[in-house]
Amino acid sequence: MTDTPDLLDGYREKLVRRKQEWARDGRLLTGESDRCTPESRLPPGQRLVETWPVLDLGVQPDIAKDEWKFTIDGFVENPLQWTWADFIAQPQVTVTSDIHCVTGWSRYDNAWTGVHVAHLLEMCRPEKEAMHCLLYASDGYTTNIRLDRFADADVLLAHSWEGEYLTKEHGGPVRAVVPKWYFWKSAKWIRRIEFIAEDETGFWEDRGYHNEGDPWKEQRYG
Ligand SMILES: Nc1nc2c(c(=O)[nH]1)N[C@H]1C(S)=C(S)[C@@H](COP(=O)(O)O)O[C@H]1N2
Ligand SMILES: [Mo]
Repeated sequence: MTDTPDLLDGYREKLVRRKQEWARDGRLLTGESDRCTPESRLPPGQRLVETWPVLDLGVQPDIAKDEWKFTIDGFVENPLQWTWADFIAQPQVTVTSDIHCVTGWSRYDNAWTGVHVAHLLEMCRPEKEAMHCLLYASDGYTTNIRLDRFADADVLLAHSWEGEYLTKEHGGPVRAVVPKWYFWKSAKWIRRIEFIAEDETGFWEDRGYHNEGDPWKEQRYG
């Protein structure tokens, strides 16, 4: 469904091809997932960074807050169309979590502020058919996620990081944050969530990444 211009027409093909090759070659897989538990904090094959790398497909859409539009549709009793004002009028929470990127870096203690996805679910009321969600972003990126995992208490639609509005590079005005999965599931520049019955793969899932993405199980590629 192309209800916004697909900026991905201009994406960096070489970069995407290289990551597809990494997926094919199983890059960074240690096979040590059974020796690492969440208590050790750093998942297998990851290294800790202090900086916050920017990863995208070479396109960073410029979206003013007062132009941001957000849609929830699919198998929900109450489809939603939110403006920025609607979004920030919802109950706000701050949740601190770690980032684990499939390219091997992890970043601890990121304080995200925004709206709990659990709250969003109360507002839109998924129907019994809804089993998965597809997240759509303004750069044309998509990613899929199981509804039960999306409903976890640490999952947010965030507008701020460490008390400051998200920059454009990091997905502002609003991005998803799904801490229990590798960070590719955390769609930046989110504009739509579709509730679906049958699972559908997204951009990286179509290109060799795992359908789920649990860092503790090294679900990098699938
Ligand atoms: N819309 C969109 N969201 C995206 C991506 C993207 O290319 N487009 N990249 C994903 C990947 S692979 C990662 S690792 C994180 C990077 O987020 P960051 O740039 O804020 O570190 O965003 C994820 N969300
Ligand atoms: Mo990534």
